[in-house]
Amino acid sequence: MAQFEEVSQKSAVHPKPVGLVLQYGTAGFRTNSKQLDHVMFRMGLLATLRSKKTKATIGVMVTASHNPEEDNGVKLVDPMGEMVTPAWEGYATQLANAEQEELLTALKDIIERETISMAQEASVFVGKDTRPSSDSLSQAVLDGVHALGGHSKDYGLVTTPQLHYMVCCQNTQGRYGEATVKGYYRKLSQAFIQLTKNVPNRTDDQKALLVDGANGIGALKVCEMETYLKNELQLSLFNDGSSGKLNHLCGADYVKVQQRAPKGVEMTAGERCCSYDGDADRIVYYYSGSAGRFHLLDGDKIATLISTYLKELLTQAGLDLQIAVVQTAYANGSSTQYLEDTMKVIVRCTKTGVKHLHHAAQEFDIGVYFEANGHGTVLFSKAAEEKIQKLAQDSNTNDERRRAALLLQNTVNLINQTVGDAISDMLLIEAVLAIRGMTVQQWDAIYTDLPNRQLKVKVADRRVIDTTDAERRTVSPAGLQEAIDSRVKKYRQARSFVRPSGTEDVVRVYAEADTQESADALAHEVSLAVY
Ligand code: 16G
Ligand code: ZN
Repeated sequence: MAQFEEVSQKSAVHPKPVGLVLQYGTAGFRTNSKQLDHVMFRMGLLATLRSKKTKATIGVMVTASHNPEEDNGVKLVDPMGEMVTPAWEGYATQLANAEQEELLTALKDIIERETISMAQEASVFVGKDTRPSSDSLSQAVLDGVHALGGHSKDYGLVTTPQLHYMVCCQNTQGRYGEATVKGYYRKLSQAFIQLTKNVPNRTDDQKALLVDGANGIGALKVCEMETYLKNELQLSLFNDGSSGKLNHLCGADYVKVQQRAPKGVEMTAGERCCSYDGDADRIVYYYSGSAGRFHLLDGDKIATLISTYLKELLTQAGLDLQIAVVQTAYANGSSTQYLEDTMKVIVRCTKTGVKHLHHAAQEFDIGVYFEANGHGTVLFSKAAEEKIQKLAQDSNTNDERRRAALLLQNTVNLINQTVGDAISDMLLIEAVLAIRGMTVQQWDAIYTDLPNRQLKVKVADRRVIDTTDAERRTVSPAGLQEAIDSRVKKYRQARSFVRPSGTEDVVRVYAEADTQESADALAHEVSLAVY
């Protein structure tokens, strides 16, 4: 078929280095950008097939998130803006690893297994982050799409969550919003302004926020959005990409893992600051306390703030909707305890990786999910959205209930439900703080984090470690869990687990305990047990 001839010809321009094997991991393919040209071309092919199969628009995002600037990566986005299904992750790996002469066979194999009609039209949205390599790599994706006769729309520089949003808007015929970057700004800023407009006496101090853009795409996009916010939020942007290197000594991952302020942010005591990661799908907050002590408000604190706010509104609105918080093993023990014992909300723990959390959150009327690293969002079931909307429009209801319902409705509009979104999360957090009249210190004081430590250990083969119970316990190698248990017993309020990383060739170790010294010592002892 002519189509396949074109694939053959074009693929020769994007040759695969012989013997190179890559894996579609937790966040797609991710490695040094020099190894990715053929992968990008092939993901263009695969996205086109996926689009034919689902008869919907598929997204391809070129980014390596918080990884160093030299790396790059690619992720496929399914029709409703969610991560691609496991079977197709498998196809992605097969296609990426097929040697040059096996490519057509691999492609035809997928077409056959999925009974794809090649006559079906295909549409693929492509986006990229600000890495120097992203230009040519996204071009390779487009080459792949066109080689199979697919239609493409190149959004150019967008955040990862913006691309997810576009895909969802497109496939819901605009019901979720308009599939343009401007449409995204308009929807979010209108919701934010509606939410905050009746908050009495918001001072300039309360409107001020310091933002670390990680020298990445988030910085660019939040600048574009600022005019839409009509001074209701006054951002001071640092690490805007004009001089510093992407993710270098800055960004959400650096701040969370190092537990310190990013380079280049001039913060005075008590000021609210936040950091995005390199593709703006994560956010963490922090401030400098008295005596310059650094205080981090991570994904767990964000989930707590948001779920507390939502629960209060549901009570005021008199809406009987079930709310749950989904976390991973990395969630600080204090947060879980607070949510379960004080807030009395359902808490679920899943494996690391957005798709697992997202999936679990879909089971509730309202599912708030956040990884401790700051990736998260809120999902509302269709029924929940309808109930909220109905009440907001019901002129017979009393003022308090109606007010709560209107706040809930605008909250729904402010949230990017497709995936964690630093910009949307930031606006939501700012709105919640304003509505509840809370300072960042008061937010921080909701509960006190247990001191914790994360380490990584290089081992010969990280795959020998197998975990269970949402990665909280190991089942192999034999004896490892017992070794961890015996070390944990020596400390107070202690917990520790190990898991093979899905994005790096390392084993990750997490430990928490009543003091930082104990958490550090426990993490160290457990990492020795991993060898
Ligand atoms: C990826 C995941 C993130 C997870 C991280 C864990 C997505 C979109 N991203 O970045 O959710 O926290 O991997 O990395 O799923 P690790 O397996 O190396 O610890
Ligand atoms: Zn990211």
